[in-house]
Amino acid sequence: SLKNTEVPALTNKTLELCPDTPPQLVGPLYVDFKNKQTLDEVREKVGSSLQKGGRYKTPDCISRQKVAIIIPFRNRHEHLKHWLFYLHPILMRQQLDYGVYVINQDGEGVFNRAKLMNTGYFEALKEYDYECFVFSDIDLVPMDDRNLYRCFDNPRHLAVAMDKFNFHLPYKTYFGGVSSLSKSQFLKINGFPNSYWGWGGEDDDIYKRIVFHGMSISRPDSVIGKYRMIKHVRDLHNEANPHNPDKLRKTHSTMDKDGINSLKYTVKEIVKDVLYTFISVDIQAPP
Ligand code: BGN
Repeated sequence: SLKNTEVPALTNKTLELCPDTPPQLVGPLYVDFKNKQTLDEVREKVGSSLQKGGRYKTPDCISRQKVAIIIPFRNRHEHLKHWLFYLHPILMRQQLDYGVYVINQDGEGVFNRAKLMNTGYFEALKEYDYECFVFSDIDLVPMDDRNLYRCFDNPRHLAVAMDKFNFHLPYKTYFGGVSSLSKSQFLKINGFPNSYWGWGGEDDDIYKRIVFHGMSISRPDSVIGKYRMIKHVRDLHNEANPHNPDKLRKTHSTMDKDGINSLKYTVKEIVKDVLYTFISVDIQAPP
């Protein structure tokens, strides 16, 4: 009979697919950035549940998605500490199978957020069979753990109600801050543009790519989608680029040649912390 072929479970119960709504969520969260703890204290608090490189897999059930969290980065270690302190427990309660990838732009050239996100997509896939990619700014912390860091039927915009925009969308087509795309959604739009150097417009380009490829934007409501942003001064080498608005007008004709299919970079260093994987990359930035 079939009984003879049953493989005994390791524990007294077999793992089942995780419920669609994770049961340990608490809803609204208190978030501020006044705490003076060190990165070591964050490591002590959450590190024991993680595997090297900021990897986690819920022990409760079989996760619904394998999620890579991609964070474009340069010189924001203080923000990273806050992000890790808040996000790891949230992502654990969301019962994900996830990894945190901090993509550090090496050197002092002009910053390029979208190219770093493309790079993160490519590097994360070298490590694990991720099927969903959450792209997050380092200075954004969700104020409600029901805002799920996973992928949906359409590309998802998660940061819909940021404190700096008075807990509203700044405009209807805004796609900045935090977003998620499945592997197939990402490939459908040829990833993100590599050509937006400096501040502004790359998120609008991504929005246009999505719409031009026949998809729409999925969003949480503005209660669940609240975010606190860590206040900071404008970064060096990330000035608003006056050429970016021009680029945005041409997205339709450039998107199929400028993207994940034309990405070029070199990895300088990979450091595995318990809380994250830190990948320094040379993305051939102009001086
Ligand atoms: C917009 C920027 C976005 C930015 C939001 C919110 C541009 C393109 C101009 C045509 N867009 O103005 O990149 O996320 O403001 O700050 O600059």
